[in-house]
Amino acid sequence: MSILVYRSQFPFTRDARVRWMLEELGVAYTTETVMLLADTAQYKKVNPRGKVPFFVGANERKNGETVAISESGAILLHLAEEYDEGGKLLPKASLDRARVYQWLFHTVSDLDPVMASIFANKYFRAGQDGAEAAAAASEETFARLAIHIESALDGNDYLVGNAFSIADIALGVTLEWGARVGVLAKYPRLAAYHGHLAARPSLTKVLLDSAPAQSAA
Ligand SMILES: N[C@@H](CCC(=O)N[C@@H](CS)C(=O)NCC(=O)O)C(=O)O
Repeated sequence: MSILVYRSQFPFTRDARVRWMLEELGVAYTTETVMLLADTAQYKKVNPRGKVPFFVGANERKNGETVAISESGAILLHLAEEYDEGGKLLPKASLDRARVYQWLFHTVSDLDPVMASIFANKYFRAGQDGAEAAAAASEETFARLAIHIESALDGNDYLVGNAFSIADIALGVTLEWGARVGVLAKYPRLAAYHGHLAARPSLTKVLLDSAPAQSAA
């Protein structure tokens, strides 16, 4: 089995989900760094979408067949199917599994774009024309979505069945962006949830892991 994860120079981009899951599973992997915000023409020869994460895995159990896929949610599900036979991070029970799917898809399709807009406008575009208003508009949208996460976390440490799963891995990274620009302070339950996810050694390692010097871009 050999696994290569294309990541960015930032520790907190969506590739953090894939690295975090691999750390949780104790599966070995290597990374290649793509310099986002720079010229990614070279990288687009490898992954025409030009985004991270990009996962390349050769699976000896399957005759060395290689899979090369984008989309952090899809990669988490693929890793669960291939490397988490015990169902540590994706419950076997069908109802809990369905709830994990729900939160995973809600995070990557609905929450990510909103939080990415808040983060980009407060971090990368800070001080630029229109950035503050754009961030405020996205914060209003996030407030409406956050109600449902807060309610799922009422009395629970994790999103589904009070057990850590890939749903928490997906959402934990989205919330990391919010924490970095001070948005979570308005949501004590989300802040506490993010705090205990961030205390997991696997995530601490991923977020402290500065990108190796080599670049695929
Ligand atoms: N839906 C995709 C989004 C991937 C994505 O937008 N990644 C960002 C980093 S977090 C990126 O590569 N941005 C560079 C670009 O858009 O050119 C996923 O979940 O993997």
